[in-house]
Amino acid sequence: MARPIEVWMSPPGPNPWKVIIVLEELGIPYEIKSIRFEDIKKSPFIDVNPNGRAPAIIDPNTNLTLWESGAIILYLIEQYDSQKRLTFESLREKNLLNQWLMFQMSGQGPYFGQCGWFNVLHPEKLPSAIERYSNEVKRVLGVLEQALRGKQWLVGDKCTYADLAFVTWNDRMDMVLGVHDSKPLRSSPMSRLGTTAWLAGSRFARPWRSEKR
Ligand SMILES: N[C@@H](CCC(=O)N[C@@H](CS)C(=O)NCC(=O)O)C(=O)O
Repeated sequence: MARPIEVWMSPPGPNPWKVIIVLEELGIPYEIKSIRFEDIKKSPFIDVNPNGRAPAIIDPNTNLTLWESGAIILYLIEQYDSQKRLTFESLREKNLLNQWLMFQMSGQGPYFGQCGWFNVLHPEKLPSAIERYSNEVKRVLGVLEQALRGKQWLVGDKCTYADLAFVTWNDRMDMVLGVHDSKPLRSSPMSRLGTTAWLAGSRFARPWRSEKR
């Protein structure tokens, strides 16, 4: 690897950290281009990602600019995980990994995000919206709980990019649900994915943990 990958991000959000975790775990050099949240829909970031959402990367080694955290993770795995440390080669396992990543991108990320929005950031308290998204968060966690029953990892016998993709949003559960004490949820098997992956990877836990308040 010759040159560090530029990671464009606004530090407080969980999505860019999914990419950082994979970079850290694979030992890929990177450099953070930090954007203030209020500048996220402005140049220069909008010139990198026309959707104005973080993360985006620029890889000078391949001259590729990419946005959407799931697409970035798949790229990093394809291009830099030659030893298959976070992935598998077989048709079955490759597609199961893809399935869980798609579920994270379409199920966990947006629903956890909306739940956090209506619980914490939205200026009005809308009980029906809060109820809908809180229920969705619990339902998504239930799907993970069911999938992890009797096993440690989502696919196969090792921690993969699919497990890692769920970590940062799971770790924000308290904020997302707008509760100060989420101990009952945290100690339930539903948050096991987050905790197990953290335990397995204290290396990549560090940047995310130090950023969080
Ligand atoms: N599907 C996108 C979502 C990215 C996303 O929403 N990022 C947040 C930060 S965690 C953001 O940039 N929000 C800016 C905004 O809401 O305007 C991905 O996974 O990359």
